[in-house]
Amino acid sequence: MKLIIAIIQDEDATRLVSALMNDGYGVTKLATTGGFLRAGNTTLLVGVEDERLEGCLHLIEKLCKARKQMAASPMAGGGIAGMYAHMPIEVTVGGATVFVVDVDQFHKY
Ligand code: 2BA
Ligand code: 2BA
Repeated sequence: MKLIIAIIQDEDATRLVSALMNDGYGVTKLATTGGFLRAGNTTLLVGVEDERLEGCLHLIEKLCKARKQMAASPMAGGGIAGMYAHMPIEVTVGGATVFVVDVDQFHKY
């Protein structure tokens, strides 16, 4: 068994959770915050049998879109005499950041 930890954008979460549930995957949705943008995102935990892993990853890849967002410069609050402190930069977020980890044990009590 694997545990998929997928960090996705809020805008994609509803559709992806519905699609995963329709295909019979178990899903837990967490409201999370990205460290860089300090904005809300969504983390999904999906415990899957090994043979269903690829199908789940395929759905995540299909339904999560990359988007451009403006962010405050990483130099905000620092930099030489604050010269660049408010310079916005464009970053491309997602589609999805996905970690797949081996599950040592799985219990339901
Ligand atoms: P955030 O940390 O808010 O990052 C949002 C986007 O900002 C990132 O998109 C990336 O394009 C950009 N970014 C992040 N750190 C940067 C930096 N130091 N300099 C310039 N640009 C930077 P994604 O890479 O698609 O990541 C989306 C979200 O996934 C992240 O939100 C974070 O919540 C999560 N994430 C990404 N990599 C991770 C990792 N290695 N471990 C844990 N969470 C991660
Ligand atoms: P929920 O997804 O809200 O599911 C609540 C309960 O509804 C489940 O209890 C199960 O009895 C039932 N249920 C879920 N999906 C169903 C379906 N497709 N058809 C019929 N009944 C269904 P539990 O199995 O004890 O799960 C409790 C919570 O644990 C779940 O809440 C979910 O948040 C999490 N979870 C369970 N299995 C998971 C997995 N494989 N991966 C990630 N999270 C899981």
